Amino acid sequence: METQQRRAEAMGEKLQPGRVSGALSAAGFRFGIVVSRFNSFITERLLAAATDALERAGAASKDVDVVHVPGAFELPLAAKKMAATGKYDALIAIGCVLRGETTHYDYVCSETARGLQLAQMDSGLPIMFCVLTCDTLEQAIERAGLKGGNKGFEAGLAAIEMAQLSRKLRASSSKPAAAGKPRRK
Ligand code: INI
Repeated sequence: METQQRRAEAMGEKLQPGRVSGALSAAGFRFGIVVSRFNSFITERLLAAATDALERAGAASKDVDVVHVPGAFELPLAAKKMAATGKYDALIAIGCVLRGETTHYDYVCSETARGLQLAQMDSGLPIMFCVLTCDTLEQAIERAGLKGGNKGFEAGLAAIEMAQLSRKLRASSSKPAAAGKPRRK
């Protein structure tokens, strides 16, 4: 066991994997934010924190668009249409779904998540999932600026990182493979 561990450590020293990650600078990137009006008491706080994160990281006002939709259920279609404009490096979808007495909540949550993931995968544009799905208003408030931090700010940072990462990965995928090193199939 001990020998195995030592061997693994020795291999770890030799293996120097290439690491790719996105920096947290938003300058020169364009962001679209789609936000639902339903539960606006929460969603407007998430929106303020998301724009704060972008601004602090150097995004310019002209490079950030905000689009409002009625409820979380409408986020995926609006995000898909925004992605299709080709204007943005990343999108942030903001909503807040609160559990009620019926099963409506479950449909809105699952279709919103599914629709946003589909829009992201179909378009290839990073779309941040900043949709709170909470049992109570108190839980949502905690995540929109109180005990649980602000999920809007986190989504803003994630959008910047994914915009940067996408640009890097696009750039490296368009570079031809080095001579003598055949591409892995
Ligand atoms: N939309 C929300 O964003 N949050 C909710 O909590 C919510 N509830 O509970 O009903 C909600 N419903 C509206 C839905 O998103 C659509 O706007 C509506 O069904 C029209 O398509």
